[in-house]
Amino acid sequence: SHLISNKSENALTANILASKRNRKLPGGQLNAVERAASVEGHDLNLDESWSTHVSKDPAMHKVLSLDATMSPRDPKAPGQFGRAAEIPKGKETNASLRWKDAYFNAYLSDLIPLDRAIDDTRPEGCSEQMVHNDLPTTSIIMCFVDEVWSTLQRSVLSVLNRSPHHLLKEIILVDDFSTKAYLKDYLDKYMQKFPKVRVLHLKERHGLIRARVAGANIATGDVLTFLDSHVECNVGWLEPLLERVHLNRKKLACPVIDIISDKDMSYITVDSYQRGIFTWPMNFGWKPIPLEVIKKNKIKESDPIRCPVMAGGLFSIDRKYFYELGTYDPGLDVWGSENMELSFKVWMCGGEIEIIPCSKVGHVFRKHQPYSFPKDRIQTIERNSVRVAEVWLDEYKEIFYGYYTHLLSSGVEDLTQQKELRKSLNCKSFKWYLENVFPDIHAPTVRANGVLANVALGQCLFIQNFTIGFEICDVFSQNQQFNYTWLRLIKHENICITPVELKGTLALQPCDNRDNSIRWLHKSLITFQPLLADHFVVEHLSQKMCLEVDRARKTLRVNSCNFTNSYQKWQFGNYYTE
Ligand code: LR7
Ligand code: MN
Repeated sequence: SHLISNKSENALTANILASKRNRKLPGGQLNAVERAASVEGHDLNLDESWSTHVSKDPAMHKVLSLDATMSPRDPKAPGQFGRAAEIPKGKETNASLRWKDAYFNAYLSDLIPLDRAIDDTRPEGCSEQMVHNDLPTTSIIMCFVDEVWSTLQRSVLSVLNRSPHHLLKEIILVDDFSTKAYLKDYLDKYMQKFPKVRVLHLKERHGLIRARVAGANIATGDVLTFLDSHVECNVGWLEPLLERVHLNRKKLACPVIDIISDKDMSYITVDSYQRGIFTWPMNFGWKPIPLEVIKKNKIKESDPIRCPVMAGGLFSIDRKYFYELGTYDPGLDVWGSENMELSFKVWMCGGEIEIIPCSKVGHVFRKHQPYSFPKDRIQTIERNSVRVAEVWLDEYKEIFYGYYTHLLSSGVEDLTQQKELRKSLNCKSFKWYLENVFPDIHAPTVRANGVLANVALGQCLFIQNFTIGFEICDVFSQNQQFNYTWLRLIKHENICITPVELKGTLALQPCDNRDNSIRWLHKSLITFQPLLADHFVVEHLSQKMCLEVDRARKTLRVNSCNFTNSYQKWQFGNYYTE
């Protein structure tokens, strides 16, 4: 039914344009490229004859569901209407040889039409939504390295075919120093057919983060819209994004990202009721909005959804605002964490992030990256995340490092500029962000704290004047307060309990998060219940040594672990497990 209504709407648009401009419209005789080029030539001015689009409010109109790929020339073509495509019999080898080009089915991408139609997967109400007539224009920025040629073409054509011409200032293709010959030989020539498409060839590999900024630097639209290079924009995708930015220039608007199957190129819609979130250490994820919450707040499927973080690849942002925020940290390399950086920055420095369910863009999800990393892949990605953690996470970076202890000693680079930027933008704390934007995340700054009781002794540890002893437990005693941190230190104020020898006494020393020899593993090894009364195992020794009460001298020592010995069992006052 969606298809039919769009078709007639498209026809309506076409008639108005035809009568106004008296020029030839995209038709059956043209090929995919000519059709897109001719759509590009249209000027979609709103006028009074556009009756179904004009609302009671003369400043607004119904969202334009333009789609120049309707009435597809070959309805039977493989992949048409977003259907799954099949590898023809006998071509399996050809297809599998191409798998590593992209880690998605490049063979089928070549087989399906460059301008195939896809189902209008927008939720109910979206095609009736009103948007302002004076929406800002946008520059589309698409960076790529060695993208499959047909996939890149399809991405560009989907923008041209399904975006109102007057809002599309330009499409900037940033070639991140691709190595493939086809991108050198005929990319420029092909794209010249579209006056709005500009190609920027980088002279060295920048990685997607600096490549996007290079594109932004030459953009002239009011709004920047970033897209990956393996996407298909759905009907009416653009205006709902621009509308949100228009309402508030500090809003960053993301489409719902539909799935284009890596295996068969089918276009699959996803559930709209999902937020973009992160889990520790700093991984992006989707979190469904619980049904009770939807019901209680009467959330419609077409309502914008505020998100703690965005996926990263597909979003619109006011161009000037992007620069006010200092764009991305230019020290971020190749891939990763830039979505966290911009998300934290936007929220903490006065902006907002939303997913707009009425804007749908398909993206080819894949399991591996086909391109090489100039330096070691893992190191590059981890280094990026350290930069973001150091600048934005405040005291919560301990949680991050709790998962990535090995990165503590990685030697933090100079982040003065990024920290200065945060200061000059007057940004709020990460604590504020967690409490106000992402209250449902579990983020205790320590894993356990309070008194530390020995199970056999039934007494609590205290530290006074750099000496250790035991006394009756008193939760109000300052001397009995200990923290068990994410970095697995047993900490009283800034003093850490430190094993000194294999068998023997303990020392107290000022805590140093980077010192691996003072970490204690405290988890139940038998019940698999994390963090209950249990042993503290010295972590850096291969032989299992445990924290123990020396009964005779009523003090502490380390001894070989004996998991039935309750003089080696300890319990904190509070545990912060989920
Ligand atoms: O060195 C590079 N230079 C590039 O130009 C590496 C990549 N790129 C291009 C690449 O061709 C592609 O167009 O950058 C784009 C993104 O790279 P992908 O497609 O390999 O990344 P992805 O889709 O796996 O990863 C997601 O996270 C990235 C984190 O750095 C980026 O933000 C991607 O844009 C982002 N993609 C999405 O948000 C789509 C939804 C994925 C999810 C969840
Ligand atoms: Mn991608």
